[in-house]
Order: sequence, then C-alpha cells, then structure tokens
Amino acid sequence: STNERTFIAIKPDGVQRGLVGNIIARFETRGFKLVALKLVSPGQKHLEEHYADLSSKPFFKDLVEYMNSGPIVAMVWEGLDAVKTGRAMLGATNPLASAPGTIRGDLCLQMARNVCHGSDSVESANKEIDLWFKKDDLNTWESAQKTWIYE
Ligand code: DAT
Ligand code: MG
Repeated sequence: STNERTFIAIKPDGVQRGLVGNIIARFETRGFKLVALKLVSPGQKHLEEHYADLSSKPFFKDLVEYMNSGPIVAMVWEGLDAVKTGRAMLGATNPLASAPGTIRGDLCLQMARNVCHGSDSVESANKEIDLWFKKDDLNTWESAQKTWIYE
C-alpha cells in the first residue's frame, strides 16, 4: 500500500563518511515521503534491543560496538511497498554482493561497515519505528508531489 512505512538508519560510518545527503536523496527522489528524521546516539542498551534477534550471533558484540561508535541518522520513510523497496535500495547485507546502483553496492565494501539499516518486514518496521521514535515524532502531512507519484 502507498502508506506503508519503513525504518531506515544511516549507521555511524555513513555519518562519518559524509554520506547522509547521498542516502537521503535516494529515498527522497525515488518518491518516498519523509515521516520522521533525527540524528541520535541512543546508547548500547537501545542498540542491543534494536538487534535483539541477532543476540546469539558471534558478531553481535562487534555489531553493537560499531553501531554505538557515533551518531546515527534515524528515519521513517513512507510509500508504496516501502519495506521491500527500501531493502532493494539498500542492497545485500554483504556489500561485496550488493548490486551497483544500491546504497551498499555504491558506497561501501565490508559487512561490518555497511553504512545503512532497513527494516526487513512490515512487522519489524513497526517494532523498529516504535523503538526509535515517539508517536509525536511521526509527522502526518500530505506531500505536494502525491498525485505526480501515484495515479
Ligand atoms: P541487514 O542489515 O541486511 O538486515 P542482518 O539483519 O542479518 O542484515 O544483520 C544486521 C547487521 O549485522 C548487518 O547489516 C551487518 C552485520 N552482520 C550480519 N551478518 C554478519 C556476519 N555474518 N558477520 C559480520 N557481521 C554481520
Ligand atoms: Mg536486518
């Protein structure tokens, strides 16, 4: 549906490398609507909760340390099939396997420095949006471009 929402984050390496504008521009120009955006350093506990499903993985500790190494741009984008399309725009988890044209395929090389996060299902999108944003942070507005992006 055209009002599906996904949680997209620019990880600390993306912020440090000055890729914030590049990554936001892709979602903006694709036609997605920005619902929420903030630069945050949410701390270890929050990041452990964000990646709770991976807590048994051997790379979990390094992953949380990486995510906790600097500010993160947290965003909610809305639009047609936003979760699946967002994942396609990110590219494969391992940047070496990400197609050129995707964020990871264009902007990074290693799994542990893969610059961005995107929700993998509508269910996890809802959970992640809830974890990262307060209800009041989610903006309800009608884009002036709406009728030029959707029939
Ligand atoms: P994604 O970020 O594509 O949703 P994921 O949820 O499986 O991938 O994993 C979260 C992050 O953890 C991923 O962006 C990079 C890191 N990661 C995943 N698998 C890894 C592995 N086998 N070794 C090291 N880091 C890994
Ligand atoms: Mg994931």
